[in-house]
Amino acid sequence: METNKTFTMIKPDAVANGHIGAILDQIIKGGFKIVAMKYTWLTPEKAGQFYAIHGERPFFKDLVSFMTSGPIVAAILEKDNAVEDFRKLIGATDPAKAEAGTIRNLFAKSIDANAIHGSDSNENAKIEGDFFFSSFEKF
Ligand code: FUP
Repeated sequence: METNKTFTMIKPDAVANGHIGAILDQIIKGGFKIVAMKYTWLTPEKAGQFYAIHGERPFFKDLVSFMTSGPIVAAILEKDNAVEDFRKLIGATDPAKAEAGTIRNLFAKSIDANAIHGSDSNENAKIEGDFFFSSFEKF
């Protein structure tokens, strides 16, 4: 299993608030290389599939509704120890608990509209990257 890639989405709140550039800047300054990137808009079906693991959670419906409320930026990022280092860069799920200087601390307003996604394991990085991109390979 590769340990040098992770998957991210800049979520609809951050895109709508004009933070794409600032967030990509933080990602690049954090030492991550962008190896795939897509500006797109999730359908309810796709968002439901992506977050299927949360299907039974009380916030699932609102999560799908939020993630389909506007365009997103999906990307595959490369760095040694990518998954763990990226989770540090984005901060806690709840921006109120995210460390100062993290992306969620800087750009997120609430636990549901929390600006950015980062894979939580190498396995999920591969599954999530493959969900949006036909290959991890450069082309
Ligand atoms: P994270 O891995 O930090 O993205 O967090 P989770 O996998 O626990 O949650 C995935 C998404 O579900 C979050 F980004 C936002 C949403 N969520 C809520 O809306 N409410 C919650 O209480 C927890 C998560």
